[in-house]
Amino acid sequence: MHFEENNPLDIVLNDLFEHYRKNVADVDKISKALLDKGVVQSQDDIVNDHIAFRTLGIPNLGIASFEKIFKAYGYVKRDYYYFEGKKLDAYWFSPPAEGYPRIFVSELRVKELSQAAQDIIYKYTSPITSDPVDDLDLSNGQEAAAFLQKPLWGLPTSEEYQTLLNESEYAAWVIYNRYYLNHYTISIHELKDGYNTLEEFNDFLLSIGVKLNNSGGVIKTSDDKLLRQSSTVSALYDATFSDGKTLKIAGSYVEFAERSVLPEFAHLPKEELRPKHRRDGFETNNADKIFESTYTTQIKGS
Ligand code: OOG
Ligand code: NI
Repeated sequence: MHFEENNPLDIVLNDLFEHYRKNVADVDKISKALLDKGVVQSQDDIVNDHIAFRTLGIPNLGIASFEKIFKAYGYVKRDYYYFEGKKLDAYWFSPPAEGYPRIFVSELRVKELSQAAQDIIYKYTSPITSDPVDDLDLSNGQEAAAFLQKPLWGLPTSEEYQTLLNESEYAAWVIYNRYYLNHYTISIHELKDGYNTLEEFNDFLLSIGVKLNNSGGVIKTSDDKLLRQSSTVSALYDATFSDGKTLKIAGSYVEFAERSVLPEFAHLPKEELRPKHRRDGFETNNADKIFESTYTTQIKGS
């Protein structure tokens, strides 16, 4: 994913991807293997289906704050998703033009956590008394990109992190990782024959030693069968907390999506197929399992 930097959105997306690529070893590992095998001619041939972010559902933060950035760049808010067990709400946003990724943003229903977990979250976030996005000049791509890398709250102690982790893996992830890009997603259906089904692509991933999330099965399939998704499992990273202790914790991962052609466009010849002819949006049951790509159960399990 690389844009020409003709507008602030290009600058923001390039910067997000650069930080993510440097941190998540599987990103370059997969790109390099695709180049070596001649599946793509350059990194730019890899189509990015969507990117995802995680937020805390509290005043001045959460989706209501975060979405202002991408709405300013022409993104449109679309469907709502609810994850009861994980205590999450989410929306997806459609891009301003073909070639830009969709965005999936989720938010923790903080009020549904135990008092102990809420106290930890509020201890770090209560100093935020106004929406930090309101203070940004979003026409300045560098300023918006820097905001997405900037910690909005202090680091917790390792003990507080553990308390959150025991109750909500998502809460622990956000407290430490904040607005870091959670994943980018390779559009599998855009690749050449031999690699453009999720079965074939997952075989390729296994052959290069990439570990996949197997919660609910390695391939997650929507009810209409038209959206199929797989994802890697996050690596563990050394994280130092405010008490000076270091723990190995989850970071970001990579996702793979195969969007099939909608029945009403099934008659179109392959050369005429555009992204708009394929299944759009997301699927609650797929997403519910993909969240677990950063969960201890997936990282420690085999
Ligand atoms: C998002 C998980 C859901 C999808 O494509 O359905 C998702 C996350 O892990 O924050 O990415
Ligand atoms: Ni995703």
